[in-house]
Amino acid sequence: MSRFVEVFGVEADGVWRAPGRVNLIGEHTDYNDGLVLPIALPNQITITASARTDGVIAVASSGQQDVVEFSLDSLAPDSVKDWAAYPAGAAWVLLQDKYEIGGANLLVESDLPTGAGLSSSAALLCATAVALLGLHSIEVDPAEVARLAQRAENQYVGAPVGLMDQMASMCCTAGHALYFDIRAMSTAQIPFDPPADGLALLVVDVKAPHRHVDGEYAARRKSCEQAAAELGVPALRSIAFEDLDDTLARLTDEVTRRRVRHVVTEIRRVEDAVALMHAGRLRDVGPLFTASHASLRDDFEITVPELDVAVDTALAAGALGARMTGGGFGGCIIALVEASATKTVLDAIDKAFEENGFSAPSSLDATPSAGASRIS
Ligand code: GAF
Repeated sequence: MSRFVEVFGVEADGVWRAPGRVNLIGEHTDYNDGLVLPIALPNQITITASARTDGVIAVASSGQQDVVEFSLDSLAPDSVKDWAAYPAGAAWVLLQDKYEIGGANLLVESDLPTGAGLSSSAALLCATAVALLGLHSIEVDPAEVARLAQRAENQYVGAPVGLMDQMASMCCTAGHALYFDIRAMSTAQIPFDPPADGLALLVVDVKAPHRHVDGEYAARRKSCEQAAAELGVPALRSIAFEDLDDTLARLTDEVTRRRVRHVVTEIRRVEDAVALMHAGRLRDVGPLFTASHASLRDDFEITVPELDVAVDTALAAGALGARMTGGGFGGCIIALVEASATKTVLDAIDKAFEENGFSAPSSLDATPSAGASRIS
């Protein structure tokens, strides 16, 4: 008997999936109307689902004992807690926008580590949304599902995240990075195939879990928004790289100056990285990764010792470039390496972590994968 039948006592109507992501470059730029360049991972959230006629959503997860039930007509922000807040938030936002979804049984399964900065929250929201819409044969543009999932995370879960993760989970395609311009709301698929150039993209989970609902992410976002207001622009994206020095001179607070410098230089690094990728010069993207990490460490101040040690060690062991990826305060690093150096770099990070008394890190497969879809 399948796990779904065991839990819910009925056959499933379908199975949907939504992946996690790593961002190649463009960190903390999305809520500044900037540019990002994520890839979707092979790791994903899978939801097996059947429709119900009683207006109740029942969610079970392979990682949890209990089935959580909530009624669609009593959903309100905060009415469902813990991990089930994510499926509840997805249902809530769909109902708010008058999508005619109904009750459902949902079995959530995942091979995406949580708390590793790989956007498991966005993947759960997107997987739930596509499952609930799919159960009722409602077609919605993937970018619109991403916006709905972001609204659910902002307004239902209470995490003030930008739109990168949801767009990555919905709109990435296999073999490509997603170049997403948030101000223009435009996307382009950039071919990304390190093995074809004799390279490898390593993703290393440094096992120092982070949480967006903690105040630090919100504080960074707030200081960017305050800086934009002080400078009289709608968002920091409006500051041209060429005007950076003049702009910084207008700011009185030293910390704010550093936050602004990170955002403006990071947006430029995304443009430079995409230009290099278009020119077939993937190796030259490495130094941009490293510069991004320095900016996140020194100007944005969101790294932790595990991230810095992993990056420094990867570089010392021959990586072409390395940086933290995601929201910061833990999570993962990425490193661009000659394929032949993969083992040397990973072994060096293992050794450095042991010497520093950190938890053992682990590495993931970084094959650029496809965004959310129906599996069966
Ligand atoms: C987290 C957020 F969810 C994203 O919106 C983005 O801001 C990222 O941190 C930093 O680039 O993943």
